[in-house]
Amino acid sequence: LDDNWFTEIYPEESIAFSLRIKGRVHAEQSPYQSISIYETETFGYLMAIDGCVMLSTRDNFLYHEMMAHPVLFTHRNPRRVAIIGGGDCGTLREVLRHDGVEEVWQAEIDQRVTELSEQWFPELCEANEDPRANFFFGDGIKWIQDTDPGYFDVIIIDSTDPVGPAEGLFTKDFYRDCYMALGENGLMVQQTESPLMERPKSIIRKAHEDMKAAGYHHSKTLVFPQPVYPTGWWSCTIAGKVTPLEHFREADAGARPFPTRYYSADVHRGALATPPFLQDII
Ligand code: AG3
Repeated sequence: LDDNWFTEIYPEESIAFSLRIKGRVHAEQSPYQSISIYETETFGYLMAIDGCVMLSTRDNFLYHEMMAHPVLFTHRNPRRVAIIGGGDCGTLREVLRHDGVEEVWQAEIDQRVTELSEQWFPELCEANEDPRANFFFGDGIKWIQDTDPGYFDVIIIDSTDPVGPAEGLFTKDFYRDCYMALGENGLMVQQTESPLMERPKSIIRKAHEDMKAAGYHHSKTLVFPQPVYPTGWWSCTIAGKVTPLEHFREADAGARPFPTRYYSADVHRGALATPPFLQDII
């Protein structure tokens, strides 16, 4: 492939994913990572961090809706929500669609991710002026440790792969810090990579082990398509203190007063079914 293609290579798996591009429209080295924006032929704009695809205009709704709505429709009454990472603001937009949510904090380490998203993915940032939205730019691990105990109802961990800056977000100690920052019915959800790749399999298993060790009684992995990520198939893992994760607010999800393109009560119910190969991993 020549310069007209963006390619992300996953060396451990001998797989590559490519999109034909019109060109690279931006590239910079932030204090934390290298960030590039491409204009693609068929997927709109694409953001890559350290060579890894973060999102595209065309298919980010799959990931962002599944990071926000299942966990928010599982909690009985989510009012205060924290997002760790999530700098592109796509998850934030979905969270703000819930009328009952009174306060959302987004703790992103790299302010440049948010600034570039405002420029190249303005539709994801359309709710950023919402008075309920609050932004903290800095280390999310320290930030959650400094949060008043029991303050949040839901914590969403929307991070990069578990290498470099995000590594500390895939640990028992961090899950425990989140546990302390959550109220008694608190729920946490984390993006947990592809269920099909070899290393992520152990990431998913470890996430369940570490979540249980951190005190959560329930944990559940939901899978969904995400074409621009390695293998095209992705997962999030929800952990709950008391709420059984199978019992979501189905009627509210079915009657949601806002538009979604992937999430529905039926899709939520379907995503709760764990395929046998995934059950074996967990
Ligand atoms: N969230 C997950 C990124 C991981 C993709 N991995 C990869 N391309 N190797 C990104 C942030 C979206 N809000």
